[in-house]
Amino acid sequence: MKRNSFIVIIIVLVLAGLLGMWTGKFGAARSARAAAAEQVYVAPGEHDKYYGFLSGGQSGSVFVVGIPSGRLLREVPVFEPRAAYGYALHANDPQRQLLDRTGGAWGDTHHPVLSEKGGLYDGRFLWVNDLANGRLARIRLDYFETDSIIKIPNLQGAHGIAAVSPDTKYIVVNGEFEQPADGLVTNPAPYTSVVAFVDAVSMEVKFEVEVPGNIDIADTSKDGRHAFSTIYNLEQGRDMGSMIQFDRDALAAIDIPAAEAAVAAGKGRVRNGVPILFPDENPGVLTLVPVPKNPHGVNVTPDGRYVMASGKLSPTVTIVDTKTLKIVAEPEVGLGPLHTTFDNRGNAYTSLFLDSQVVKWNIDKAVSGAADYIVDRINVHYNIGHLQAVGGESMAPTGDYLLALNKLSKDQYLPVGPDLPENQEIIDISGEKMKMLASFPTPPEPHDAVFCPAKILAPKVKQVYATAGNAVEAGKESVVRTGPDTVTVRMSMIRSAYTPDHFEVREGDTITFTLTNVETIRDMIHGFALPDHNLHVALPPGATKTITIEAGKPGVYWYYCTNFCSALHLEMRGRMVVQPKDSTITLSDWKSGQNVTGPVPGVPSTGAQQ
Ligand code: K7E
Ligand code: CUA
Ligand code: CA
Repeated sequence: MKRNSFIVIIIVLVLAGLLGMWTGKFGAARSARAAAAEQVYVAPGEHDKYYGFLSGGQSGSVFVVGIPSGRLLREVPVFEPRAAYGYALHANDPQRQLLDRTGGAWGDTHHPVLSEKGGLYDGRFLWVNDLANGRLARIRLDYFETDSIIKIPNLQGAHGIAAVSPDTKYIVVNGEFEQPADGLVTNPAPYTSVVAFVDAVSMEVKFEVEVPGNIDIADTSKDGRHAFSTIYNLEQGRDMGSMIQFDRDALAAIDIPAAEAAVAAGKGRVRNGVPILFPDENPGVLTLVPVPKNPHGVNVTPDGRYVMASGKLSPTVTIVDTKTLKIVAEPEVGLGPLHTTFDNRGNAYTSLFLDSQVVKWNIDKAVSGAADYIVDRINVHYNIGHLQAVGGESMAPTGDYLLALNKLSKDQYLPVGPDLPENQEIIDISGEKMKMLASFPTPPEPHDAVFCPAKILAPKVKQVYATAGNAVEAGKESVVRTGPDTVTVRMSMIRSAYTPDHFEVREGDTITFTLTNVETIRDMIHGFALPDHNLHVALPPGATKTITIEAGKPGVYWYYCTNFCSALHLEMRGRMVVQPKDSTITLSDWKSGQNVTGPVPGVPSTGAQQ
């Protein structure tokens, strides 16, 4: 009996001990989680510290998120129509026609690039490429709106882009897909590519430089001297097997002032309106630095001293001195290094696609040949492509957060079919060891990101649109027949009515709407959706849009507001009446109040039109 009680007491003590250990561990884990949560928690009503701009990849757009919360703030449509924003939806929409004219209503955005002044972000513009159709777009950040799209001649697969530091004189655009050097498909000579230099203000392609093989990712030196690109097909192969034959490919360095001088001296051969410089005719313009085979990312350190080519097929990063263009070190970092970014304490962070890791390493130690240059590694989920530390592309990295842009999310979220979301992870890089804080999913497929401090950009964002020259003034709306089968409708919208709230046209008419949202208060958006006409326009306060449509089949069509704007939002609608061709109705100026004279079969006569 005595002995049994003794055993029971022992068992109870052991269990209590185990429980204590378990709850202690649990408590520690919980407080680590709470600390991480606290770092990314932005309370309701509070704002994030940074704007994050993520390329939308095959979504053809740019995603704007808050950092550190990861909250999605907006999608800026660029190369693809977005019905919700009324962007480029209707075939006659000028935005849609611009897309169609320059290469199609879809795109593949990889690299968002911010404008700089003195090497620091100035919050004016963001550029993004369209890999698929060889285009460059610019978004003006006072409106978060695409304001320019150009097709780049003589180039296919606009991939790497970069702003020429320190004052964004040019945006360089790399053609990834090689083409016949003279542009003639009959030329059997090895294919080449070009780097295009686009004037950041006028968006004109000023000149191009031919590069042997292909060109992938871009960056520029901090002093405006060099544009750097990686080349993974120095072999000038035309299939994958031939593209991986050489042990070393190259880092290309274009001397920008030398290229400008050559262009000014008339050394460019003009094709499709753009002077192209061929390196063999212009020595000194292009330098090729041999780097391990099939490199990928290229990144210049914030102090401008080094340019790094990430190895991809080689487990190394090649460090090149930007002044001498000589290799100073080639540290091993891990498997599948794709891109590198920087903090403000002399560390580089490289994404390892195959290892699914971010590796932190010390630049000076690697250059000096010290054995302990690797500082830390952190697992990411999974198969990371780009990574970006806040300010890592500028001369002023902040060293606080890093975003890992992971290609596969696998088990990280509830399954949503065989196709899972892309996964971004926010990592605290302020200490010696990296700390995983949080993750957030997005639609496909952000490649790269860039961040702008909210204190720089937020004050620049406009509250309402500046009044356009063709804006409709309240009280001066009109419906005017301008020809036998053309009608113009100048319409205003304000909570919660369209003026006019009805008008009539005839089958076969072409109608040109000029629509103005005459609200003067931020965020009071009105939509204009017209059933069965593939037409949706969303107008922020002060905005004006002009669009031309066909009247379509006879019928009564209610245009209605799509953005919930007031208690009378549902009543915010009006009628477009399309009369049959042979209608005996006389259609005249709406302002005269005499839209209808004479009886129409099936339609109430004059006076019942209100
Ligand atoms: Cu590495 Cu297009 Cu920037 Cu993707 S590219 S990852
Ligand atoms: Cu305007 Cu709803
Ligand atoms: Ca190669």
